[in-house]
Amino acid sequence: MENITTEKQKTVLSLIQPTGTPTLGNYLGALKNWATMAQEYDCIFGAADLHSLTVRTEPALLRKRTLELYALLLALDLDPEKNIVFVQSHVPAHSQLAWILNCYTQFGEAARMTQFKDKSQKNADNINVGLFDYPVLMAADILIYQSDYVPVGIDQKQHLELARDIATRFNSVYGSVFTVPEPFIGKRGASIKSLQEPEKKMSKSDTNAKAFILLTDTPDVITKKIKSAVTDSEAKVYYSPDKPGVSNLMDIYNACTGLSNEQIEAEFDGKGYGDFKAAVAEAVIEELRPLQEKFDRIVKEKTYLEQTAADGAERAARRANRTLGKVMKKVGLWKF
Ligand code: ATP
Ligand code: LTN
Repeated sequence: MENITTEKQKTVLSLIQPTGTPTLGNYLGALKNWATMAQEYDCIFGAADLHSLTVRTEPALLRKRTLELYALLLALDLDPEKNIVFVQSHVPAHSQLAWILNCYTQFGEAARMTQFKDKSQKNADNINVGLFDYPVLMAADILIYQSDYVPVGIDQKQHLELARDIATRFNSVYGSVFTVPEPFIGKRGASIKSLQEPEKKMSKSDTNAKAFILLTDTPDVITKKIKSAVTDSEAKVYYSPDKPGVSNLMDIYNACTGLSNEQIEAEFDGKGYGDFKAAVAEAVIEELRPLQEKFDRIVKEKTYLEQTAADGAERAARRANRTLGKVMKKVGLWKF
């Protein structure tokens, strides 16, 4: 983080899908970094509603989730006047560029994406072409703004690599059209695990509600979920691959308090998991409190949300269309 915070005016872009209420994993892996970067960089953040169409959702629910996610992004203090906060489907240029990039992506490359393989298994009755094409639309999201950095959790690293490969290939044919983006993956919090199966990532689409903490969970619910988190029988707090449950709680505690492993181990030396879990719960509650208070206020302000989204879409479209126009000319589409 230090070395990049000294550079100014780099473009940062990231999106999150409105597939459900974001979890503590989404927050510590991605959103918290967005909030920090929003103060320093030229940032573009948004809700990837087109990506979420790859999983069937009731239309009214998708609309509600998109609006709530948008309110949550504003509650992160992303400063929508300085930065751009928008909804992906409001900027048609993303889909237009995605089609062109499809023709510069090999079937084999897309078929290698592990998220496609995982999601195909989970949605065996709806393995649609959108699910396969998902990373190409994501590449379009990134490349259309000439993004330098893309803050994401570790699970998106492979998609970022594909976006870099597509950009490099396109540039090698047509000259330097796209900035080749760098992933920005935080040291801790990049992969927060399920509270029930700490070998798996915490996911908002998990069927077991005890596995995740939602950003809207009340202090009571947060405390209960952390108390029932799976640990082990050793009753000693230290970081180790043999202790995935405890190590995950330490990652969460570190991401909320900034305390190192050694400091955490010293704090709970001679104490049991009860004290440790209570402290983790408290740290999470305090971390989320300002965000929750602001979200509760903003989500009710429909006119403000609509105006801000319209403004974000207009400013995003202006920038996106510049790249799209250039790409159209390069590939030989009739543009005047
Ligand atoms: P779904 O459960 O619907 O597949 P998701 O929870 O993975 O979705 P996304 O919208 O796909 O959420 O991801 C938004 C951002 O959160 C991405 O940058 C992703 O890398 C990050 N992220 C998701 N889950 C975690 C996690 N458990 N730990 C850290 N970061 C995460
Ligand atoms: N696929 C991403 C969401 C996403 C995204 C993006 C992230 C869509 N477009 C562009 C970064 C940049 C995910 O987190 N699952």
